[in-house]
Amino acid sequence: MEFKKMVTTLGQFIIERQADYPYSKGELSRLLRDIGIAAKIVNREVNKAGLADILGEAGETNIQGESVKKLDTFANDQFISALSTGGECCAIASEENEEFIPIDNLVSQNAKYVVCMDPLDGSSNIDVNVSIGTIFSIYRRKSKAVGPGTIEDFLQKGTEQVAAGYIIYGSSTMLVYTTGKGVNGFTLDPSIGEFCLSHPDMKAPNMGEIYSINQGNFVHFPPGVKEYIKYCQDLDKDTNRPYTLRYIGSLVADFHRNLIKGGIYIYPPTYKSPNGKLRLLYECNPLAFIAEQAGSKATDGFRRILEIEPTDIHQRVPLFIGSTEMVEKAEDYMAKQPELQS
Ligand code: P6P
Repeated sequence: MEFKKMVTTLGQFIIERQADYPYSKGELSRLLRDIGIAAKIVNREVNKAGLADILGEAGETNIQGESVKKLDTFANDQFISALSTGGECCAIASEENEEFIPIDNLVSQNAKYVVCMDPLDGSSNIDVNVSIGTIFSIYRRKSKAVGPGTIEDFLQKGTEQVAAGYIIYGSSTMLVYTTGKGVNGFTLDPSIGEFCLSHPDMKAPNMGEIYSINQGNFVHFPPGVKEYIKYCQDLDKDTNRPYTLRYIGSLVADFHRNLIKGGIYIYPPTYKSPNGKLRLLYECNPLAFIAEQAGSKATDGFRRILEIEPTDIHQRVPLFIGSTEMVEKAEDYMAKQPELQS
């Protein structure tokens, strides 16, 4: 009797792909599993966020007399707890922590990896029930192979990432990641509490009709970005313009939609903030790794994001990311103003 495999869970998929990273004896698999477990715990709390009035606002105590944490603090604590007890991570850089967190315990003594993360990006959208996300990036440590990680383990170019991914807490909860062998998406099935393979080998369309940018900042944008926005708005039946503007104000949600449907997301430099708003280590690099693995592109308007040499764990860079033809068209407009080139 022929049995058809019902689902492939994240755990099964990681084990099946173990051969993709021969140097690892399962450590990276366990690290990805730890991230998946923390994501399920965060998902449970994100789904209750709408009940804050009943369960208590952050900073208060709830009906059980427990102190209620802000959801981004809760998420940060969950991922730090999972990573620091899983034994595979020797240090963490988090959007929520000014300094990186060295992990100095017995179980992590020989850990090989460091993790950069934005534990809950777009958290200002929580109380209006808009999708939010977790973004993570994994590097092999460069410092001596015993004990807690050091700052040099974080200051590696994005090309050195061994894995990167995001969790989107939306109409469904998905985990999307790459280890450099393509991009795969897993949807959480709450009935069995497993992330199940739902989007195998994701590929971004080369062209799209959606542009994502906060046009409220239009007056502060450099001329090249203003010109590109006008290009998107011009009428041209051959290039299907005008394009559609979609801007959720949640990077993971905008990125995920553009990855599937095609489109470009831009967080540009402005004269006030010449490096834009988004962080290189735990927002731009991981999404750039995924974008390139899915056949699309990510630059700062001039340079490939993954080639930018980090100097600080919280450094900001401008981000132009999405369908290759759209990013390259925006770059053509940026090229007309070299003064902004870093
Ligand atoms: P603005 C959320 O704070 C975030 O980091 C991204 O998720 C989002 O795309 C961007 O900032 C929104 O920033 O300045 O347009 O409100």
